[in-house]
Amino acid sequence: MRFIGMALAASALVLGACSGGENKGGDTAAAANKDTAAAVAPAATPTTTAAAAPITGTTHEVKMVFDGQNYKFDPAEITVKAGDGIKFVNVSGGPHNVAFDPATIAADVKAQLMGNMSNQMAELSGPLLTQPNEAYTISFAGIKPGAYEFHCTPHLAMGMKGKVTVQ
Ligand SMILES: [Cu+2]
Repeated sequence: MRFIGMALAASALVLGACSGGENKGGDTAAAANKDTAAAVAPAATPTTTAAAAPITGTTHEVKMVFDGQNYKFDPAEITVKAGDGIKFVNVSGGPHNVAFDPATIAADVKAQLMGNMSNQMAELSGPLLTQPNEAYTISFAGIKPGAYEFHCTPHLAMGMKGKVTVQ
């Protein structure tokens, strides 16, 4: 007789250790909204030229003359009131112009005078008047009271000078 022993080895191994993977929260930082509005630069402020101040009073006349011997403004000296203007007329001996030496004009006056002088060919230098009876008018509105010397550039060496006193 055969004896079959049966060995029952029952081993129950429970291997069921499932380690659950930890899910790390993947919170992404919210993207910050950046303001990209461009900074608006303030408009450039003219530092040497003021807006033209129109004549509100009397327009005086100064002739630009060559009398056969001398080049001159006639009258060479003139007094105007605040708001007045001067119309410079090329009568004879041109070309003439009206110019102020920038070095003799205070900065605040200079700014307004530059604003009041149209068609400057240089700082505080009016255009050349080449035609007979051609005129150039300067408003002295907004010009601080004082005495201001001017000259004709082509005839400066010949003494063509003048002075305007603004009251
Ligand atoms: Cu002249």
